Order: sequence, then structure tokens, then C-alpha cells
Amino acid sequence: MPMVLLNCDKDIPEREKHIYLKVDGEDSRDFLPVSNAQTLPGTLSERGCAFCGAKLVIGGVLKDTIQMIHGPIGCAYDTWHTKRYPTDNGHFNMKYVWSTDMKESHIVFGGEKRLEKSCHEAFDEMPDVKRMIIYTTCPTALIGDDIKAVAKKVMAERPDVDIFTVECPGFAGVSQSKGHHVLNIGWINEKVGQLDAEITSPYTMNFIGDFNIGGDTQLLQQYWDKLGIQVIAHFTGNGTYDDLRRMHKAQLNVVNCARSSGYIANELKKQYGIPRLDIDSWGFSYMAEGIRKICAFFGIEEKGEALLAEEYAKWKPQLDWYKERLKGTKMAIWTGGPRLWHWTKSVEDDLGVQVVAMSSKFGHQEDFEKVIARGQTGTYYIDDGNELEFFEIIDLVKPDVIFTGPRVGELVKKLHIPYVNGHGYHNGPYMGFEGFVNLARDMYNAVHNPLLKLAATDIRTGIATPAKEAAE
Ligand code: CFM
Repeated sequence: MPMVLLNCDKDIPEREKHIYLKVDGEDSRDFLPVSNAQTLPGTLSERGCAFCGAKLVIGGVLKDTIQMIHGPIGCAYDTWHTKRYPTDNGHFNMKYVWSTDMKESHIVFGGEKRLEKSCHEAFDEMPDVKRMIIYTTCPTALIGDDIKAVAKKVMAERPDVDIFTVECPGFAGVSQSKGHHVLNIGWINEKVGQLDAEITSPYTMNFIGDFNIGGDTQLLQQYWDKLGIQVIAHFTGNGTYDDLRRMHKAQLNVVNCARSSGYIANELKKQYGIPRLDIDSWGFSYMAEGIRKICAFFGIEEKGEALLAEEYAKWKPQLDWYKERLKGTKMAIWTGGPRLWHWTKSVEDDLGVQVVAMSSKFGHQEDFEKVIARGQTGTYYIDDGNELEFFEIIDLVKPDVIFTGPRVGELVKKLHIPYVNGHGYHNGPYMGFEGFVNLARDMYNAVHNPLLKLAATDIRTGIATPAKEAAE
């Protein structure tokens, strides 16, 4: 059932196409929220820009690569250190940020010389680092700076360095989703196939669409090590630039985040004939299913069962402890897109949690198809939700906890509704068996935080009043 939310003076009827309440007996495919469309004038979107999708989400994760952002300093600062993707080499990617720091005169007279100088400065400063990604931003794309030509010139002068360029200014698409696409396609066409891989196992795969948030990649790596599977490239969690040039050497592409990285898996299939296998890495049942699928592909089912038995014995009792205390909790998920369908059924099955509202910043139709197929009835499904709609939804469904980012999270915290960081996590990793226990623990701590019981807030006025529990 399509919905318009009215918690503002002037409602926007076109938003009706973006909000859906799932009810019994309807064919949900008839009512998928419109998605991946331009944000409507008059609503305040919490989307990121296309440049951010390329840099912050995918490229900036690499642990050995200078990220040269050709633009004003804000583009660099705002995509630096706002996401938690550690690495096993001391978090090089989170320590540094590089920018050409464009000023008015460079916009007027052109910024290519400045970019060239910045590239040399960066390599001189860090003599051990030989890899770089250069990104355009809105102003440098508008003035037509040729970053590919600059990269070529720098590489000609420094034969030991390699540079990849991403031409995806902020305005290139309706959301950060465009940046994922541009980086995926650029990489497969320009860099994959350049280096050979040293094969050390009869079983090889790439793990695609996992960005080592809170250490996810490193946790899952323990499973692949135990199973004897060699990961040729991690796209891009804890990954290296050169490993990504070897992706064509793997026998299998395992995809976790289909939204951000399905494109490269599809191209690897098309160009190199490598099969694509999609799995969910969050939740016990899903993770087990994923491991079984991977092991079946390689014919190592027994090893898989042994690993699962070990992991279940270790972590299932802890999960059940939380399930006992969390069942019936009402949860809202307001993140990018895929985590809606990855999480809704896993929290329901593994923790007895009911997901009452989900909002996706940039998911496409295929994301909504999956999320509505897996989600419950009585739940709201929203595309590109805005703050006023979030207030309305909170009023309607009264969630006990919201998984979202710090921006919206700080907002709901003022309403004394607990939030857990659904993007960077509170205390990750959240993937795998141990990770899902961490997620349950963070949810439990949030829901039972005694501070939040001390006062209640009227959502419309924002005025805090002592809660009943506090008065008693
Ligand atoms: Fe994939 Fe991601 Fe997500 Fe995402 Fe993102 Fe993210 Fe996300 Mo924040 S790649 S689409 S663009 S799973 S940063 S690690 S959490 S919005 S749902």
C-alpha cells in the first residue's frame, strides 16, 4: 500500500511513490517504491554524492594507495576518517588524506599543473608507496581538467608507480550509487588482467563487496584460511591495489554487497568467464548457507561442516543468550540499501527481532525486490527518506532501536531513542558468527541503556519530560 507521510506543513504528494506499507494479500511487486531516482525538490535527502560513492565507499578502503582528491579541501576532508575500515598495516588509509586544495585562481587558470605537482609531492613524501588513485570532484570536472593526461605524465616520469583515475564528480548521478558503478567499470576495463597471481591453493576466489567495516574482512579471512581457500583479491576491504589487478586469476567471485560491487562481478563473468556466487555474510543462518554454497562449489563440503560445527559450538550459546532478551524488539533500519535485505530476515530468524521500518538511501529496484520479499508485513519500506518522514515513522511504529548513521542517529538520540551505527558499526565486526553476536550485544546495550530511560521526549516539540520509569 503506497503511503504519503504528512508530518510537515506542506506535504509532497510525489513522495507517495517512494513509500510502501506491506500488507497481507497484496502482490508486493506491484508496489515497489520508486528508487534510484533524483531526490524530489523540497525534500532534504541524506544521500551522499557520486564522488563519495567512489572514494569513501570503495577506493579509499585500499591499504596501500594514495588517494589524491583533485578539488577543494572539503571534498577530501568529508570523505576521510568518517568510515571505519581498519587494515592490518596500521590503518594507512585512515591516517592520511591527500588533496590538491583547489583555490579560486586554479579554477580560473586550470588545475592540472597543481595536480601534477601534488602527485609528485605525495610520492616524494611517501617513498614506500607506489600506488595512487586520482579522483575528480565537481569543480575540477566542470573546468575540464584532464586527470588521465596528468596521471600518464606522472607515470612516465616515475616508472615504478601506477595510477588509476576516477572521473566521477559529485553531480554525476542521483546518489553515491553512481560512484560505485564508475569505479567498478573503470577498474575492470583499465586495471584487471595486468598482473599474474601466485597460486597457493587448488581453491581460489575473490571476495567482492566487503569493505572491512569494523574488521569484517579480517574476521571472514579466518574462515577462508581454515577452509584452505586462497583469496586472490578483496574488493576492497583490507585490499591492495595490485591484488585487484589479479582478479581475473580466481576461480570464483563471491559477492556480499551486490549493490556496490555486483558490476565488477558481472564483468568478470562476461570478460573472463568466472562464475558469480552471491551470499549474505551477516547472521548465523545466512553465513552458514554462504559457507555451504562456497564449499559445495569447491567440493569441500566436509571441511565446511567441520568449520560450522566449531563456530556454532563457540558462538551459538552467546547468540541465544541475546535472543532470549531481544525477542520482540522493534527495530528500524535506515542505511544505504543492501543492509535492509541482508539484515531483516537475519535479525528476525536469529534474534527474534521485528523490523518495523526500513529506509534506503540509494538502493535500486532489485534491492527493494529482495527487501520486500524477505521483510515482514506491517513494515514500512521507504526510498530516500527525509527527516520529517523519519519523525512520522517513529511516531507510527515506535521502534525500540534504530540502525542508522551518525547524522540521523544523533537526531534520534535527542528523542531518546537508542541508535546503533548501521554503517560503521558501534563495536564491530558484525559479519560472520562472532560478528553477529557483536551486533546482538550492541543492540542489547542500546535497548537497555539506563540513561535513555531517565527522560522521554515529545517528538514534535523536542521537549524532554521525565519518563514514568524515572518518576517512579
Ligand atoms: Fe554496500 Fe556497504 Fe551498503 Fe554501500 Fe554505504 Fe556502507 Fe551502506 Mo554506509 S557498500 S551499499 S554505499 S554494504 S557506506 S559498507 S553501510 S550506506 S548499506
